[in-house]
Amino acid sequence: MKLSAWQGDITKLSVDAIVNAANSSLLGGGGVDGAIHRAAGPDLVHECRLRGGCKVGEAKFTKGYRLPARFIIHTVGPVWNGGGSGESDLLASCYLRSLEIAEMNSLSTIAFPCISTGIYRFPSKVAAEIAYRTVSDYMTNTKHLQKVTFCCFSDGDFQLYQRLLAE
Ligand code: AR6
Repeated sequence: MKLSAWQGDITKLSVDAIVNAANSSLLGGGGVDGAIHRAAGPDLVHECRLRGGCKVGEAKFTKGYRLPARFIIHTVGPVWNGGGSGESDLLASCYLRSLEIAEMNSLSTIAFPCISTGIYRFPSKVAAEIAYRTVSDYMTNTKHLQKVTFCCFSDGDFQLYQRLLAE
């Protein structure tokens, strides 16, 4: 399995699935969630409504509709509250549950945004370390996944992931 960092808009990526940093309603919002709903089109919210929401640290699967990606894995990251409320474990769980859904559906390529690091205020460096460690640990378990892309919107995040990938 190959890990890489890419800088830009996740809605442009032609992968089997992109991951959405959603909220527990799954009905859309700002940030990457808003961008994904806009690019996928209005049919997405109809399917999301049928999913009945999603708990923090869990993930749900939908089609990608008008996106170049075939599917969307919606996960709900923790809101950063100082770090003493299980935020790190919940963030790791977002990555793990998303990878498990991808694997269960025999997907080979998936792209993650930097979950929780925008509106939910999770510190970027700690978040990148958790994301990188969880995904690389999962590498030993996977039958189908071949490529995982860390999609970074900011220069700072892109540099963080490049550094982690070069270690
Ligand atoms: N492509 C890739 N990454 C993006 C894009 C994009 N088009 N747009 C923003 N990012 P955020 P959160 C980056 O705030 O912190 C929503 O309202 C952004 O720079 O989207 O998990 C949901 O509905 C940051 O690095 O998600 C929830 O209510 C990362 O995506 C809440 O925000 C995550 O930032 C979730 O907050």
